[in-house]
Amino acid sequence: MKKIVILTGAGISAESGLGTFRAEGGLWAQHRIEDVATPEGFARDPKLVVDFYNARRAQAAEATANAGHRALADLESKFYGEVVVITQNVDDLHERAGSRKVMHMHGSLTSALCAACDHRWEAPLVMAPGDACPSCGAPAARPDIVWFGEMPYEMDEIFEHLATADIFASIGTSGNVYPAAGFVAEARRAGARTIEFNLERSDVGSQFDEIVLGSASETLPKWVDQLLADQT
Ligand code: BJW
Repeated sequence: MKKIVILTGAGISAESGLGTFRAEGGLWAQHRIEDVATPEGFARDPKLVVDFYNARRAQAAEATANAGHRALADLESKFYGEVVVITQNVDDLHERAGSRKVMHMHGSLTSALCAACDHRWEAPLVMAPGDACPSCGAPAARPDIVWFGEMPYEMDEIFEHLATADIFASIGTSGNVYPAAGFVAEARRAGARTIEFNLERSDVGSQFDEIVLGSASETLPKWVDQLLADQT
């Protein structure tokens, strides 16, 4: 059975109106990484961080999946082999498009995490600093997001998928942030064919067998149609 492992980044949700990080005017032009995406920033000013994620949660809730997300869901439902989506995105647009096997390595806006006991629960639309954990009662709720210096989620399972991939596709990610930026090298070592979809070549673009330039909502439906046609 063939396996397709797909890594997605902010670029796939850009056409749903969610901002990317490193573009001119993107999220990191508006906020300092150290302030909103590190455990130290959260310890210094929890309200600033919680408000940053409250705003992103509200924006993501209003967004709708685009043709790129839908193409990947279509691939998963019609491909004879296995399709796994590893996303760095904290929105749930893959799930809302119909993808079922989705791994959120950088966490999720719809989840809250207790910093005291690690309990997780569905995040309210608006979190407040010091919200109580419904399990242990500690006033230690935080957004369930992986910040710089923290270990991304499900890494063992992700590396197992990369080691058994036949095709590895990276979509809409700049190749700036590790460990995700190292996945192409891992998949290559395992013998996978590697392909990048992006508006421009990413920082790790030279490691791919093939690069498809263009917006994901246009390039992905064509790629998926071709893959599904080739299997018949
Ligand atoms: C389109 C498009 C369209 C636009 N169609 N394309 C020195 C060397 C190496 C590593 C390190 C180092 N110092 C520190 C580190 C580790 C650090 C790191 O990588 N730092 C780098 C800055 C150097 N990493 C970590 O700390 C991670 N943890 C870790 O490493 O733990 C230890 C470990 C060891 C061994 C194994 C495993 C673990 C944690 C990283 C946490 C990242 N968190 C963030 C914020 C939280 C989530 C959130 O708020 O949403 O995650 S940062 C931010 O960057 C976010 C994203 O998920 C992530 C990646 O960004 P992405 O998705 O690539 O977005 P952009 O904006 O960069 O790019 C968008 C792309 O789309 C562009 O290329 C566009 O062209 C394209 N595009 N429109 C197609 N329509």
